[in-house]
Order: sequence, then C-alpha cells, then structure tokens
Amino acid sequence: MPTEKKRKIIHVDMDAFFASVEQLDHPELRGKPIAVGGNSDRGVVAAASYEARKYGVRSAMSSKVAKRKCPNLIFVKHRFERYKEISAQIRSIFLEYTDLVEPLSLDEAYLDVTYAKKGQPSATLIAKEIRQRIFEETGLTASAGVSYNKFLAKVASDVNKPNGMFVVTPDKAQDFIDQLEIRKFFGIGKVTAKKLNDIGVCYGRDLKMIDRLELTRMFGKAGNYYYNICRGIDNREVQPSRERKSVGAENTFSQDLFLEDELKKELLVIAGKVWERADRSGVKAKTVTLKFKYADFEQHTRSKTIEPYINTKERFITESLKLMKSEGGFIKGIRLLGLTLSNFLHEQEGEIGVQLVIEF
Ligand code: DCP
Ligand code: CA
Ligand code: CA
Repeated sequence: MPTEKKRKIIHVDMDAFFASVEQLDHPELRGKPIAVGGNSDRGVVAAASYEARKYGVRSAMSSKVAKRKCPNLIFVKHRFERYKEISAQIRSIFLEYTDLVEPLSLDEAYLDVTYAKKGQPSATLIAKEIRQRIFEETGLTASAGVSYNKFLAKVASDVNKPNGMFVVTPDKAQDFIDQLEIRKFFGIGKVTAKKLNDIGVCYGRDLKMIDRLELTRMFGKAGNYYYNICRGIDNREVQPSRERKSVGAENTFSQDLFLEDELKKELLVIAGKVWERADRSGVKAKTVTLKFKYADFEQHTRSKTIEPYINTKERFITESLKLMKSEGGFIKGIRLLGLTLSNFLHEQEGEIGVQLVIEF
C-alpha cells in the first residue's frame, strides 16, 4: 500500500452540539424542537436540535425564518462557558489516545491514530471507544469518520450522523468519492458547488473528468486541492494545536490621532476585540501590553503585569487606559494602537482547564 494510504485518521464531531448541551442540562427541553440563539427578529440560530431540524430549522438561519418554519420552536440562550468546558472534556479523552489532535472548532477534531498511545491497531475500534467514552463522560453523542486522510475522515463523519460512524477503507475510497455529491465535499463552499453544478459537475466522478489545468484556471490554488481530493489524495498532516502565547489586536488609523479622547475611543474598540478573543480561547492572562506607533513610525510598548491574572474586562480596560495615560503627550500623532494579552495562567497554577486555542 502506498504510504499515504497507511495513515489512520479519525474525525470526531459532536451532534447538534450547543443544542444537545442545552437539552442535557435542561431535561425539560429533551425531545423538543429547540434553537440556541436569540428570539428577536434580528436573532440568528446558532444550533438547532434534531427535533427542530425536521421542520427545516438550520444553523445560521434567521430566527424569524426559523419561527415561521417551526412555530413551536423554543429559543435558548447560548452558554459559551459550558460549551468550552465540554470541549475541554472531549479533548482530554482524545489526548489519551494520541498527541496528534487538531481541533477544528469547539465540537470537532482530527486525530491521527496511526501510532495510538494504547497500541490499539484498529482505528475503527478506537473511534468506537472514543464515542462511547464521550457519551459516558459527558452524556452527549458524537459521530465519527475513519479513513486514511483528513478529507475522507471529515466527510465520513457526516455519513451516519447523528450518533453514528462510517469507515472509508483505502480500497473503497474511490467508489465512495465517485458517488459523493459535490455539495458534501469538505472545502468546496456553496458558491463553488453551485458553479460546478451549473456546468454539470454534481458528483465526485464528474469532478474527476476535469483536468488539473482547467481546475486551477477556474478556481486558482483551490483547484489543485479539488483535483487531489476527488482522487482520494490529501496529504495534509494532523497538526496538534500549539499553545498560543498571546492574544491581540491592533488598528492603523486612516489619519493620525492626536487627541486623548479619540485615542481612548479607539482603544476601547480594540480592547473589546482582544477581550472577546481571549475569552473565546478560554485563556487567562497576567500581562497587558499597549503598543503605539507614532506618525514618524517610532514605536513604543508599555506593559503591566497583574497577579494572579486580569480577571475582568473592566480591569483590562482600566489597565489599558492607565498605560495610555502613562505614555503622555501625543504631539507627534499616533498612527497605530495595539493591545495584547499574554503571560497566560498555566494549568498547574489551577483555575484553567485544557487550553483551547481555537477561534470560534
Ligand atoms: N455554530 C454556530 N453558528 C453556525 C454554525 C455552528 O454558532 N453558523 C455552533 C453551534 C453548533 C456548533 O457550532 O452547535 C457546532 O457546529 P456544527 O456545524 O458541528 O453543527 P452542530 O454540532 O450543531 O450539528 P451537527 O450534528 O450537524 O454536527
Ligand atoms: Ca457538530
Ligand atoms: Ca462541527
């Protein structure tokens, strides 16, 4: 067997994640059509329970449309903290089997189990065991796909969703892809799928008829990826998430700023972004750093470290503003402001669970 077909990759994805967590924690919601998201006319559905999906309710649908499709739909407010907690829990299960775990979002990850820690030779059995453990330890169901590369594992995890799994062995891969609808190809977005459908490309086998040159002419670099995946080729490695060292944001202004009030306003916007990112990544930082770039490109940074860590957004803003004040005169004009949070609290220092490094 060619080496690229010898890897064992599992893709695990939780079923109706946010909605299932809400049904788990609120038993009165079980078996009912629920949507996680705002009920207002401007609201959007983040997740729909499988009961709600029967009515056509979907993620990213406006709440207004969702209510029309399912008048009995129950809206529930999201609780990111809780989803992050479960995300950390499933991740620690994954890590028992392999260090090669690459989270794609809070509820899914790729695992390379070619050399699994417990020495189990069968990726299928590992996937089964992991799904079982997730259920026992969280009370939630997950689906899985097993194959020799990321693309196939990812697509496979959708085949028997919810609460199911599917294995694509090397000898079955080409058949599987040939019969796969283009809209189900991971990495082919809605627009591209439509474009392909319009020229009569509806299944993997149709995509294979287009040569590489034509595909790259039509879709640029992505064309190469399409050319490969419809042949079952995807050599991307599972990249274990590295711990992120800092979270930051900055803004370069269209005009240099001189006034403290204007700078303060901009700083608040940047601080809001940084705090949201840190919050979503589940990190707790000790150090805040403010970066200034003057109109003449001279750059200054000022930092402050707080023990045990910066615990609220208000504190973060107060400290950022203090740093700005300490810099003083802005006669030269400021062209860029930036803020970063770093020096994260580590696991052994308590508090924080597994560090999540994924953007949501
Ligand atoms: N999510 C979101 N906004 C979206 C899509 C998803 O906030 N447009 C959130 C809510 C989902 C979670 O991410 O519960 C995971 O997304 P998935 O696409 O994996 O969808 P689900 O887990 O909800 O359902 P499925 O069973 O189809 O995986
Ligand atoms: Ca999911
Ligand atoms: Ca997902």
